[in-house]
Amino acid sequence: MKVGADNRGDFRLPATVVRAFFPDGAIEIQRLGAGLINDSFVVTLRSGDTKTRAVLQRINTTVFKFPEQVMANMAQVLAHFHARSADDTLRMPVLYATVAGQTFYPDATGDCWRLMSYLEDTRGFTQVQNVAQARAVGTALGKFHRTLADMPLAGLFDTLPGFHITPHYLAAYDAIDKAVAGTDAMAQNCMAMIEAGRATATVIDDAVHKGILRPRVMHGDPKLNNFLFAEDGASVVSLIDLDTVKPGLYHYDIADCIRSVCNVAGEEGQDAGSLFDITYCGALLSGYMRSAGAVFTAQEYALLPAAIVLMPYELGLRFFSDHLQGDRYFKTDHPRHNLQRAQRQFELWQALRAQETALQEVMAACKV
Ligand code: GN1
Ligand code: MG
Repeated sequence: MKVGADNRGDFRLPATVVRAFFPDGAIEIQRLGAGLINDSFVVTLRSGDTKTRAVLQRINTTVFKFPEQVMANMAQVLAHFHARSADDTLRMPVLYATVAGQTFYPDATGDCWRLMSYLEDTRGFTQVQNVAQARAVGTALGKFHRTLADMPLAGLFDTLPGFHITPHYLAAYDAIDKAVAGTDAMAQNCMAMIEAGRATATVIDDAVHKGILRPRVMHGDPKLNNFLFAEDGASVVSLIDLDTVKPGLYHYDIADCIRSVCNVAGEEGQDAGSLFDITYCGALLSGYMRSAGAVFTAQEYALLPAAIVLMPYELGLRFFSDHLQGDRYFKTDHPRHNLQRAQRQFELWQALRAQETALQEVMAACKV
């Protein structure tokens, strides 16, 4: 990939940054993963005969304006997990401190970096392989929520105001000049989809304002590749990427997780036609409901299908708005990347709408 052909920035390897955390010893750095927001690297630290791996990340300060607040939330949540036995909950990384005793390092250019332990003997997936994996993901998300259920919301910052509030994304979209879309058929289709969903876009936000849905500590980004499985791929041992842990709705987490896991074509699917796998959805939800316990009132539970249907619409809207604005938010590999991603999400949204009755049946079967 050539620099300049995308918006991913340069590929410089930040050895000087690692020195802010580990002044001595040999280090090796390699790029890691394909997140759409931050840059990640795996760092191998050698000291004598010992070799330790760690994950170094550059926090995207275009998205997260106050990285110190992201780190404060993350440190609190990690402390909450580390106070529990690993048998009882998920394994979580440990943050390394800089030589100056900080959880992050602001470099001379204004970039913000953090370093955490690498969770060895784990692997991620971009598509689930079977129903048992979908159930394991749901079980892990339920555990995540259950572990944080007694954590006070008051100490957490709202690090990304408006995140997952669909009407907020619609208002932002409405303010964008659509002329750049021209007559492109895919762009025209995305615009038509956005209009088709406009009337339902407020359903979850309205329920928040009526006090039916209440904020809790959410993950905010539980997409499939943020779940780390044991090497055998059977059980989930961790749920990483704690950037968006903040007050929010469990509905967002469940819906976003289903959006990602049950889209069998994958988020980056190149072939037309996203598909929604209702069997994976049922397995994920039943795993979740069993491990999270009785978290919802009847009214809250009744709003889950609406949240599940809305999430791909919202992400389609976010990808398409970013495309119109010149790819400022999500990393892309080529100029039509966000447009294609938007199209995939709108296809998924339509597939979900076509299966709403089946979704209601699945919900009824999973109720605890
Ligand atoms: C972003 O950080 P990453 O790449 O896991 C985004 C999510 C989207 C996701 C789509 C802070 O997640 O909301 O669902 O891309 N995160 C943020 O792949 O906007
Ligand atoms: Mg993320």
